[in-house]
Amino acid sequence: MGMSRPHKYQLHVAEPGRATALAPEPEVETTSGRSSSVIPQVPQRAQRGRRAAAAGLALATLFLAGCTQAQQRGFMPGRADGQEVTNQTERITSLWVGSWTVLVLVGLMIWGLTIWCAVAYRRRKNDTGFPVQMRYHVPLELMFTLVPVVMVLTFFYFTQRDTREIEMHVADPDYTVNVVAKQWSWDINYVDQNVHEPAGIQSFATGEVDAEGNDAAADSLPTLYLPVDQTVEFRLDSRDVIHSFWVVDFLYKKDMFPGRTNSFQVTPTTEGTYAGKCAELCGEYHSDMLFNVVVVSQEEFDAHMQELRDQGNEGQLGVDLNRNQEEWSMREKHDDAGPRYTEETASTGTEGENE
Ligand SMILES: [Cu+2]
Repeated sequence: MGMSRPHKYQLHVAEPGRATALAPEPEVETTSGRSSSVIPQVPQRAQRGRRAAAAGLALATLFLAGCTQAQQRGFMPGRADGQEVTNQTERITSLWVGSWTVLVLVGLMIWGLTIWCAVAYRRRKNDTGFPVQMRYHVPLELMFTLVPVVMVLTFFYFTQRDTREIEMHVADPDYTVNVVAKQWSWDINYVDQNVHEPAGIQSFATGEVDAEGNDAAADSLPTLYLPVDQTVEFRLDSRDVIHSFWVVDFLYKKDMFPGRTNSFQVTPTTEGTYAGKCAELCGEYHSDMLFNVVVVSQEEFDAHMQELRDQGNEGQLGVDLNRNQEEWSMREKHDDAGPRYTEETASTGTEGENE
């Protein structure tokens, strides 16, 4: 090993020297008719260098000038047009981007120093014995202790500051929505209006698509309506196991426990449809436990409340109900769902009876 390494090293150094040595004497190669492949070596290399520089410049330009909304958000979920989805998303995004920017810089510094140490203080060919051993270097050890402590405290400060703000409850929110999770769907109650969405039926990804090319299952998902720019308090319950209420673009989620009501408040600031899902593994069909949040104008929200009232969806679907709410068998739905859950690939295409 001690022999092979210097050998390789010399070979490597010799390479450019040989190339330049060959260049001034093309006659040798001309006889074999291969001069063209030898002489242009230097210009070729220059060209390659120029091309690499151009590519690097293009890449840097892309990085600096072409920062998309997604990149500026540190690839956090959100709207393509960059609009903030709730009154909290900007704060959450800043905490995230600020944190990882600092961490990447620290990481680069540590990796750089590590590699530099390994290279600069490597064992040389004629080195013998041990290098100077250093221990009980008090200033150095103090630094190794204090710098991480200061960093952790700084992260703690910003996290605590933002968590406090996000978890703040105002005394009288504009609306209160009670969400009850159940294996594997959601019941949605508008507390102030004393109406509820139709009992959530578990969605099944059947592979069918609707007229607009979206997954047909998405149309049957429970949908939670919210008026824009109004503070809503979510009260979160569970009928069976631990679930988690997560509206992806809100950048926030909260666990839902049986026998305990969790809550948080938020103000959606941009109208639109947002995907929601269960974020706590809760059983076989956890991944199908989906819902939609639709943020609409006040008029549309009021109209929807009236619509629910007209449909007879008055009152609340509380935690005391059967977790499946309606008389339908999970196994039947399972079989109706078709290819994804059955051995046979032939789909009957039948709709669930309770939809
Ligand atoms: Cu769940």
